[in-house]
Amino acid sequence: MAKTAAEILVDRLIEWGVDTIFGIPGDGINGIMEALRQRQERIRFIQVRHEESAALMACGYAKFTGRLGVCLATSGPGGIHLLNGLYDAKLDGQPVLAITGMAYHDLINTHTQQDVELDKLFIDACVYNNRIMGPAHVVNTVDLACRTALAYRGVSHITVPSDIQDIKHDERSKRNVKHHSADIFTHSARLPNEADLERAAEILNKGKKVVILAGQGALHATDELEEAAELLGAPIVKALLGKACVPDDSPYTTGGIGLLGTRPSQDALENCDTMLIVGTSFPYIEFYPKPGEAKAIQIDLDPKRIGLRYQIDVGLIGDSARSLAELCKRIKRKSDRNFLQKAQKGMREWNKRMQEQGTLKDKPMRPQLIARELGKRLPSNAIVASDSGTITTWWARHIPVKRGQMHSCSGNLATMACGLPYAIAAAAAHPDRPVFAFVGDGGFSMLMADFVTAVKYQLPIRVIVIKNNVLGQIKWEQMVFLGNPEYGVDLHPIDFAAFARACGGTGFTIEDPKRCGSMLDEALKVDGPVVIEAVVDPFTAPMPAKVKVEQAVKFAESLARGEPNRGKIAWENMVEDRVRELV
Ligand SMILES: Cc1ncc(C[n+]2csc(CCOP(=O)(O)OP(=O)(O)O)c2C)c(N)n1
Ligand SMILES: [Mg+2]
Repeated sequence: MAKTAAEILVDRLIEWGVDTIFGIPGDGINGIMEALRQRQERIRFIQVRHEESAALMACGYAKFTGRLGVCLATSGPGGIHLLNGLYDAKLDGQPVLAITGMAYHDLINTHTQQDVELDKLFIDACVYNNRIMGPAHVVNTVDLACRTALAYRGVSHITVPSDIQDIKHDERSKRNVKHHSADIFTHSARLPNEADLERAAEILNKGKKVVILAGQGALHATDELEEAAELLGAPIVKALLGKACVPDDSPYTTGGIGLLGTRPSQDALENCDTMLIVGTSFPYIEFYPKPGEAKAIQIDLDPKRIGLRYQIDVGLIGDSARSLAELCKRIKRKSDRNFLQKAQKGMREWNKRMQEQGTLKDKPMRPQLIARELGKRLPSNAIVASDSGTITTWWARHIPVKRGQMHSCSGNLATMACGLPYAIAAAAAHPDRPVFAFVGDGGFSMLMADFVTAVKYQLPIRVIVIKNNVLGQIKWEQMVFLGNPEYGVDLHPIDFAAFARACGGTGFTIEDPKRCGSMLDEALKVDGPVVIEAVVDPFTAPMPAKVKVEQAVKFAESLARGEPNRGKIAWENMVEDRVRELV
């Protein structure tokens, strides 16, 4: 019997290995929903409460599996709701397929109901974008959509007018021969040129102070990074999305870089004479060595990114693990270990400073304390999703990565609200691994209705909500970057533990720093969707590793200009003193 276009679509997705789709039904995709209903043993539809969640879940699914993430939304508003999550995938280079419905094919652009041409709307977000014109157009479109998203690490979009979804007759144009397209995706060897490897090794062998800057593209290259670091006597500095590329107890790493990074990372990049960039386009140029001060080698899969942030001497186009392995064969172990040892000494001091901050038992509770207590308890197979806010700093600095863990956040879009959907996607993809979301009260409340999705599908995530009743990150930016008193940032409190219970999950509130560890132990025993609300001090600032005089001056200005909470703000001593001198 002939199949409908929607049935052909879903069958082809199954042939591509898609087993999970996140979305919300609607009258623009009823045909696709029916095809999914009939195939529910082979492909799972996870119903969410907001299409933005569905798109963020598809992105998180891709991040934590390396596979294609898929989301589905109805015509008009449903598709529009996807956009933020699709941009998250675009900016972090994740393979995602979005499927949407559209108005009846013969009413498009005639002021009909929900008349939004989603293919036009999504143009900028997509690497592949097509409108289905009939059943015979489905297979070749799905094949190309999946292959392009995977090959170009971006978003593909297929939109199907709702009446076309139900059409069965397979009328083909004479050029569209049946079975001409294949559901296959293959990689090349992804290895750099021999000559480039030789030139790169020569430069690295000459370097006296070599640093490795590694990112998302090196997440699978842990052993190779450590081997290169050992040979080169080089500290490994990690861009945020590359947090899990080497564990934080590795003797080679100085942790993160940037505003939420560590001082030894910043020192290493400032003082190196040679830099090896592996799988990252870390965007904050001010943290790179000054132009001309370092020789630089860059490994990336994407040739157009070579030289994006720094004057590169040799570019190596290839997979980071394989390229590093080839490079290591050509590198002589450096006998001078000074640069690495200095970084290691810096890390001992930095870790001491973090330990001091993370063990203070002040009341109200410091956010660093709950992060640290959580980090200690995370098993080596944990998956951790962070949201965007000051909490990103607490996660970056106080939740160390253990070997085997996966960690991610919205790196380049830095969108709020990603933490919960990422965690749900991780739990859907990895039922055998414990999953944690580390989120702020602002970010969580944006899409928190989807906590009930975790309850509905029995996905036992643990959501740690850092409750400071403020859009903390922006409060500090207003003061420290602009010298303005805070404005429009306070949040009306929500009882998140009660909310979790109202959804059918479990809720805990941790307020007392002395009981933080024991209450976490209790909360982590619960096997099911849990919200652990940690009530913290809203006046603890996420400090840059090196505070600039300019930032202290701006902060002083904000106090002088009527910052309403002046006097309550807990700064580290050095800044407090600096500010006092200035006020
Ligand atoms: C969708 C979106 N809206 C606004 C912002 C700007 N922004 C970045 S962090 C932040 C505050 C986050 O607040 P919260 O989740 O409570 O975390 P906190 O900073 O308090 O730890 C805001 C508004 C953003 N990044 N994404
Ligand atoms: Mg907050």
